[in-house]
Amino acid sequence: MNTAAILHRPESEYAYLYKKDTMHIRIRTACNDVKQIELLHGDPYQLDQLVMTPMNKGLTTSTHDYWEIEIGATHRRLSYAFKITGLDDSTLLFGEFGFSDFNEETIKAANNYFRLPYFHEADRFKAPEWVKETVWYQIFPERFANGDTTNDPEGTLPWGSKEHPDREDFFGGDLQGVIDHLDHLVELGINGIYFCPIFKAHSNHKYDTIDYLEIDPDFGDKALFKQLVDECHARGIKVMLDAVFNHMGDISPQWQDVIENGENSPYAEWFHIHEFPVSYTETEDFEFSNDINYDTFAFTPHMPKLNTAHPDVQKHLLNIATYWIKEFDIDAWRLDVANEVDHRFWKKFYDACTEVKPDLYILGEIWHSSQRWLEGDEFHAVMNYPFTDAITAYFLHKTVSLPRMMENINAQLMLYREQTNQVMFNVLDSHDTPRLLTLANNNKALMKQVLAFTYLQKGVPCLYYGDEFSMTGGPDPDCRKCMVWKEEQQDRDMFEFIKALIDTRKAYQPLLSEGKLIWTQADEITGLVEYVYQTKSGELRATFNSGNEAITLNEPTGVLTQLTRSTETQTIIEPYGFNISVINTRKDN
Ligand code: ARE
Ligand code: CA
Repeated sequence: MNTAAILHRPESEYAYLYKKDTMHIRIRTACNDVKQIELLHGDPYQLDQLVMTPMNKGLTTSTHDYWEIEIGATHRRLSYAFKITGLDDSTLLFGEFGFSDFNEETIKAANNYFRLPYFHEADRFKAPEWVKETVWYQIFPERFANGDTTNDPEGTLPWGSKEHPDREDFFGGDLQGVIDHLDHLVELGINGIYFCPIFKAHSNHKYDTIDYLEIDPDFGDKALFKQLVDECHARGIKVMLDAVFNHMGDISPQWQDVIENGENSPYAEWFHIHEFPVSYTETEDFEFSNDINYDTFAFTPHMPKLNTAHPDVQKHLLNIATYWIKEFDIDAWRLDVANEVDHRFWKKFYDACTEVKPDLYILGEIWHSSQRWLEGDEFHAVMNYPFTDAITAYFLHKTVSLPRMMENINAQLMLYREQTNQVMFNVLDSHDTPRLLTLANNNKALMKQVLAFTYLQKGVPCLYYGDEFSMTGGPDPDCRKCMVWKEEQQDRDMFEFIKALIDTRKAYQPLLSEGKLIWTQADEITGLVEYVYQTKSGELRATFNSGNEAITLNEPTGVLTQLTRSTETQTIIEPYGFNISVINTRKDN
């Protein structure tokens, strides 16, 4: 038995409160190295009354098998250890002090047990229930719709007049444009909007904030934003804003004061300045320079980094965070460059925001593994690029094998608690990446297959504006073209497909959120890949043909299909096709 590969860590994603009275316990072993694992568990104050319960073998990554169990405890406290049976039927006890023989004596070693000392609801990772039912839509306000030309900034270009927008272009997008097209989102089935920044700022992307307490005049004003939120809520659409707290814009009054007054500025400690006067050179928005003597986002002098450990900065930012919740009833914050802000600040942010609105959704923009931020007192989720990269690496880029894709998806799911996975923000593309259709080399069938594979997973999907009309675009700024509103440019077939996919996702979301993922078929030769999400009340089965030849399934056609032909008892799936079937489950409309 490869004991070196065995890992368990108490009070982590390996052992946590899933519900108020229910723990999840995981342990990982080398692949196919262990016959069985049983949990030895009981009350820390009654270790003479231990119970043994078999664990279930769950997901497998490229290196490990994961074993799991859901368990309660009468007095809301638990001691536990693992009885591990090898393939040769040898047995070991695995506890706090590592491995020992499994026998009467070692079982009695009370201090060798892992513990969850008390099931504290206050410490449990709790995600807002409503997020699970949400299908998000990301809007880059400058490029969604120009609903009011009276607020167009100087030099605004005619809508859609440039195939490839430049970094400094303005096309006049605004909040009125969003209000005018909310019914487009309702028709699509969207019930959450993630807005890129809308506060007063200099650029067309507004990530260089000037005033966090004002709506940018290019977009409208507070009254209009209030109307927008009310119109969204009236349609059952949640509203998420973008908090850019890692840095400010260089035209902000605070930074301008630092330039003017140097270390005598009351804001001198609001930033990470190495020496005065700050070496500030005028550059283009996107031009970077290395000769700056203060910390910035990336290397752009236009985004001086905020010192979020400073009490005045914290007070300023927490006031902003709670203001937009209290005064405008927003439902969520997306946190820009979240990984570069300190954890202490985010814990204060979490407390301040959830005190005002307990079911606020807090989403961090982190592009890498994020366990440290997802322990229940900072974020509820992160933009789940590593999860969707695992999907696109196989389906779009073919840079990994089919088995490796499955293992990578499993690895992502095993990084986090189950209730975290249920609200992770699954983005396939965004304002920071090339568009999905461009990544799919304009293959719409492939794009649809990737959308279906992603939307029918645990976690919540986010559609980037315009993908519903097959918009294309390369890396930023090319991924920020003006939304197509001319009907002759709109791909209604893609729209109808995504509408049907969102409807299917919402109809069977409980299966996806609560269900256990089981990979049921995978064939590298034919490209057949199939998984189920299974609960006691039913199952969603998703079968995809990622190969080059038709694949025949000996089952009837399901609730959502693409490129399939069917007879009474069979379904033939063409390349780029898929078949989604569900059993024993009410379609929850
Ligand atoms: C400019 C250039 C871009 C360049 C970027 C960073 O135009 O080509 O990639 O600088 O060097 C905003 C504007 C951008 C502008 C930027 C700076 O929207 O157009 O981009 O300001 O002027 C990393 C960060 C992540 C960040 C991305 C851009 O980890 O937090 O870079 N994303 C947020 C917002 C952006 C916004 C900012 C930050 C600044 O979503 O829109 O940019 O407020 C890999 C790495 C990631 C990296 C990612 C993308 O996957 O793992 O860490 O994200 O690539 O580059
Ligand atoms: Ca406008």
